[in-house]
Amino acid sequence: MSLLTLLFFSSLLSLSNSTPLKPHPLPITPLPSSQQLQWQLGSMAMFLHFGPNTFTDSEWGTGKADPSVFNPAHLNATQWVQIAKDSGFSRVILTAKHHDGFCLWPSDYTDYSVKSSPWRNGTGDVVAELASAAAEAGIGLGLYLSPWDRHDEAYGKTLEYNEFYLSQMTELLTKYGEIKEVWLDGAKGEGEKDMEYYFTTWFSLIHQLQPGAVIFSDAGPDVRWIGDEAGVAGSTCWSLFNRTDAKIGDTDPLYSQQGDGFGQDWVPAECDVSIRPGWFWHALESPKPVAKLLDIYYNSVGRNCLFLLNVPPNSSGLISEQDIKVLKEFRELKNSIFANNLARKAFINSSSVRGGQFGAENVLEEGLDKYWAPEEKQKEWELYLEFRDPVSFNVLEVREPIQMGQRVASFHLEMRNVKSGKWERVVRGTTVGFKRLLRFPRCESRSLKLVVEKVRADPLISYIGIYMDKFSDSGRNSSKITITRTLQEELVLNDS
Ligand code: FUL
Repeated sequence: MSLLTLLFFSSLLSLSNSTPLKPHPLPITPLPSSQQLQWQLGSMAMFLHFGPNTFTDSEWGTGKADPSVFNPAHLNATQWVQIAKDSGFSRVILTAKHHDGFCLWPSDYTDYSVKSSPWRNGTGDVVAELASAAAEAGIGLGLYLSPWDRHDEAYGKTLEYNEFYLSQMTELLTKYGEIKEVWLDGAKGEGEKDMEYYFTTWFSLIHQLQPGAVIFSDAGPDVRWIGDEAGVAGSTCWSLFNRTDAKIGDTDPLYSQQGDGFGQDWVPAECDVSIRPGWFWHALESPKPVAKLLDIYYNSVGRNCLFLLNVPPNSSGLISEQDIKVLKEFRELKNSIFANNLARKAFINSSSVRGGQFGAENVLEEGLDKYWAPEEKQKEWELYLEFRDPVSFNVLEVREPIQMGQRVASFHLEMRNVKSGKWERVVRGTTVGFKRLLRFPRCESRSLKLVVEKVRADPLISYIGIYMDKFSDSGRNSSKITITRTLQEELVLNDS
């Protein structure tokens, strides 16, 4: 028998001998769509508020500003995209039209646009320049098309305005390549003309024209507003939600912030906040300090949401140096905390395992497809981490494989006291979802235990991280005590 034939028969033999894998547990609905999964994996997006307001020092333009004010001498969308990419943002979202009605692309349905401005002698197209820079850099593009339009005369006439709005939407979704997100703002000024937006039609058309896009609004359908403009999610934050319980333009902030553990729809939340006090650039405003951005990261990405940070280009058409500096510090700070997962040094075990490929060691591998699954019908679900030497830490990260549904309703971390040998509770949290980060005062131990308390279905855990965040360290020897109010509140909440 030749060597080749021998190899062939032995591989057949090993195939027939291998034990079939234990199947995955049943996912628990509602489940994310592939677009929602991709959106969530992106973690952070950069918002770009830009338009006549940038030049007139306003936030809500009246719609009467002369198009001649729009003249950014050095506009460079490649700079915007490069900064977004270098700072770890997965997509950029531009205000193609804000409430003032001015279009950053040469729309065929109005003259109130870049084509009536002196910029590039009226031949420019900001959306096109951004689309090509984003495609070149390989990051996603999202567009904001404000429903509230303070310029166009059709506003207030329901049929006429819906036709106008959808024609503009069609331009944006057919001329600029792949669009990853359509951002529908719910704002409308007091005493504005009353009219109806045909949301159902809008959503259908958007999905038809850009099947890969998620639609953001106060109530989804794909991504919901978090309910505040501070970038802070509820310390309980479900991706589960009832779309019918939320009304665009009139939401209950608590429902938006927390989601709904009994919700029938998968509508995860996006936390929008500006790096500066305003959404648009103003010469006299400065960016938030890096400590604030880190807090927002913990309270958005660390609470199962996407962090949408607005970094407004200035009147020369560039992102300001001050903002670039803070973004660089933010990236370095995040890396310094999260690049070193101390859990990787631990020996991992669990209270039970569903079967071969679902072992506890999976929680040290990035990616959703490998996870720890306990044996069915258990009353206790625990993961154990044993270290050779004691470790100091003040951050816990837990992730669920959300393609299988969101399951964990509450959990806590315990550690064995180095001196007394007794188990002590470190921190308690409610929901997990895609990613949960909890900060607490610095601890030291050799043995840790993650205890899942309440679930919607057998818990599945895809990742565990244990970190030392020196920047937020409240330990005795630290000079930088930056435990913030939100964190204090969380600690109180978790203790109760
Ligand atoms: C709000 C708008 O009114 C602001 O101008 C900004 O665009 C923000 C993101 O949404 O509702």
